[in-house]
Amino acid sequence: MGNRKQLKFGALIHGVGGTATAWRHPEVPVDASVSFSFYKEQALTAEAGKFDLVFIADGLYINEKSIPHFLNRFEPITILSAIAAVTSKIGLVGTLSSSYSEPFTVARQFGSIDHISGGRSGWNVVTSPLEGSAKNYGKSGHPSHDERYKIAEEHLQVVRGLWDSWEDDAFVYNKETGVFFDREKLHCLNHQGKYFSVEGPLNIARSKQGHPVIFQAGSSESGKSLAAKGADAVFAGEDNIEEAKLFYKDVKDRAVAAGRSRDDIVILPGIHPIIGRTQEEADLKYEELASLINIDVALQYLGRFFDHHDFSQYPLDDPFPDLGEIGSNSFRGNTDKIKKNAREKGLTLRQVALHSASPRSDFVGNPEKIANLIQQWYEEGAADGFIIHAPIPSVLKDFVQLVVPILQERGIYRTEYEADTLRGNLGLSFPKNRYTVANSRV
Ligand code: FMN
Repeated sequence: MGNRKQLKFGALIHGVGGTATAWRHPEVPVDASVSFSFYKEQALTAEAGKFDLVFIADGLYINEKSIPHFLNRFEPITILSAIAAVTSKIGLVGTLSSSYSEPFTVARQFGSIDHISGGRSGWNVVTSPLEGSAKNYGKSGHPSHDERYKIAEEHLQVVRGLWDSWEDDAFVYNKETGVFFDREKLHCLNHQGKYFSVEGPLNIARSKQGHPVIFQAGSSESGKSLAAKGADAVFAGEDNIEEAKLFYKDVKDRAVAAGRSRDDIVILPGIHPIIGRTQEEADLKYEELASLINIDVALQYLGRFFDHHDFSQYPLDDPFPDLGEIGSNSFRGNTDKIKKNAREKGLTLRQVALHSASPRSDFVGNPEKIANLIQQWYEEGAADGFIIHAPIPSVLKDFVQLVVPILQERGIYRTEYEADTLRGNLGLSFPKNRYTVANSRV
């Protein structure tokens, strides 16, 4: 087990940026989303900062309204494999859809990255929020939100089962006797469920960390419930400490209700820091980025969460429109939150769109201020660590060079990796092979 008494960090690497206009910033290479050297450099920066992981997000449907990064970007498994070869300690986490993939393929892919990297891979299980995804996969329709989560639960169960196909010491490789593997330690899953039918066994052994680490990022009721039952770690979206504390407690309580311990699940809110040597410098950097956004771009950005709903039809300075169920079959956790926030605070459409496209969180300031906030969130039970969304590449470098040393000095962040595996660094226990466990009970 690694050290759970200290903070965990992940870096989201997203090429030309997670907003519609960051690509226009002078320091962003226009081809960053398809530049291996860009990804490599960001991953090495995060590894120099002793980060637990890099994270590659993904989606399966684009149209002309999608933000630039989504239009032309790497597929996660491929880029993670390449990053694996140029790093040695950092975890490699990628999104893959449980609604549009086969468990056998997913188990093989993450199993392979786990071997290539010596036990550093992680799968972010998403259910795919956009309806258009169905059209890219020859499906007659996109499953409903509830059904997508039912599929996800069974999918995950199958993948985990396949990862146990081989007991840890199944391959004996005895050249003298000619015995390659121990037949008793090879197991077929023989899964027959509502959505999947998979015999097994999987054609790759367990790695050093047993199973790749499972991440989940949905914040709807179904998302939190899937996380509580089956995820090792959760990416959270809350950007203020009070909401983050509620989310943290909610997911940990659900995990306990599902028979797990609070420490079995690591909660990592995503934050958007902007760091300056002084508060004024950080404010200027934020303004520079925000000035690239105009209201039309912001409306499109907001629309994607509601399955590309067209917000240009509403008056900008009236209260945020009553959308009924629009958005509930898409990014439900986010859309519910946007609707609730707008209602409670009496926000206009313009305010909601601009906040969504260019969020200004508390994490804009000098390194001390950012470190203080991180420490406060961590110590007050809002986070076990954070996913850093760097709006421009230099933010990650600033974070590593200026904020990390403060946290290390305070003894709440590692100065060296504790383990070789992602699971070990996150302080998660090694999942014993189910068949080894069953046999040891006999
Ligand atoms: N959704 C995706 O479709 N692909 C992603 O790569 C992805 N990454 C995410 C990363 C973070 C840090 C957060 C907070 C969310 C991410 N999401 C991603 C969104 C959720 O995974 C989920 O799809 C969305 O919130 C809808 O699920 P829900 O209705 O349960 O909230």
